[in-house]
Amino acid sequence: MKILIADDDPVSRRLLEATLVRLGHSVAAFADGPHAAAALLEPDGPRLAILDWMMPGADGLEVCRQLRQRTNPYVYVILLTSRNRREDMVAGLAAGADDFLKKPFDTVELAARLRSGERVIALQERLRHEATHDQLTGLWNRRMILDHLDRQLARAAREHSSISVLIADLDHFKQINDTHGHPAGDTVLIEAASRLPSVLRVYDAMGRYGGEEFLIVLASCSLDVAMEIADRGRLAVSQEPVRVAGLELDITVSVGVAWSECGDDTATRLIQAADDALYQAKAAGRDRVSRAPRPGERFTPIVQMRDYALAPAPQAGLSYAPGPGERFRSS
Ligand code: GH3
Ligand code: MG
Ligand code: MG
Repeated sequence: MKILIADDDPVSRRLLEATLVRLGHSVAAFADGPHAAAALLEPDGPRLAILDWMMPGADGLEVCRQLRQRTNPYVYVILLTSRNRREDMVAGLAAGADDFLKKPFDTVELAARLRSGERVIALQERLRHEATHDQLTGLWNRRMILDHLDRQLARAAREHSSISVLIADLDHFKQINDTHGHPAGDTVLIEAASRLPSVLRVYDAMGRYGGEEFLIVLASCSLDVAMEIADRGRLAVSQEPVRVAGLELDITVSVGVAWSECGDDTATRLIQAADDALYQAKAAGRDRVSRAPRPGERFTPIVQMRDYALAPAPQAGLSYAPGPGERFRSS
């Protein structure tokens, strides 16, 4: 794994670095506290740090305290010290250290302490994933996609760029549950959740908004492109039946689209507008896309654009974007 070390003594720093590399890790080495802290506070910074207690600028304890002001992602800290008095241990733990390594270090002990650090990090990672992702589909959960929408709206307002919100809702999904059972319904949901992102661009995002509803946020795109992506998504869902328990189930989805030209809107209003448009698409017969009216428009236009070829996507991309500090997950 990637490990940050900070030690102002060049000899001891190089020795530690060489040992860690020999143990199969990659190392980012720093000679002082402030630079180490800055690297650790990066969203994609190392998750395990070995910090010398005594360093110029900010000592290991100070770096620890700075790290503990932030909860996510968790950085596991091993303090490197020749101190072993009880008061020192207590001060180290109070600053937020997870473990100590005595100077000069013993390689076997170092490897053992790293393993316990890796265990804690893996556990943290699993908890974080469970808190941010929907268990069934693997997509972002409602809270994450709403957080993402807030961030994207703030960015759109700052940069005067456009933003679109799509709500995609499976049609007559209750019937699938009622006729074929809940597990079959689950399979359909998983399949729809994997088909929809195939039409998104890398900087778009999608999450499970409710039972059989998905919220999609499209950054910086014209209304035309938003409508096209929505319709490609609709086609991607219905292009082939879902195979479940020896059956082939035809599924369709309706999509409501709301658009803000320069981010001067709230998440609540945009979602409500997309939801109203979705309602119109349902009322007009389902398996179609509808958009919220633009200012001055009296009617909600219903669109069913069957003339798009399915692949490739408008600006070829893969899947939904990960949030800050998130690992990419294509599901
Ligand atoms: P419409 O076309 O108007 O959207 O009709 P619908 O049947 O899709 O919508 P409705 O809101 O009546 O039903 C949604 C159903 O989705 C009801 C609920 O039991 C089911 N559901 C919600 N979450 C899950 C889930 O995780 N798994 C399964 N199998 N079903 C779910
Ligand atoms: Mg539905
Ligand atoms: Mg619904």
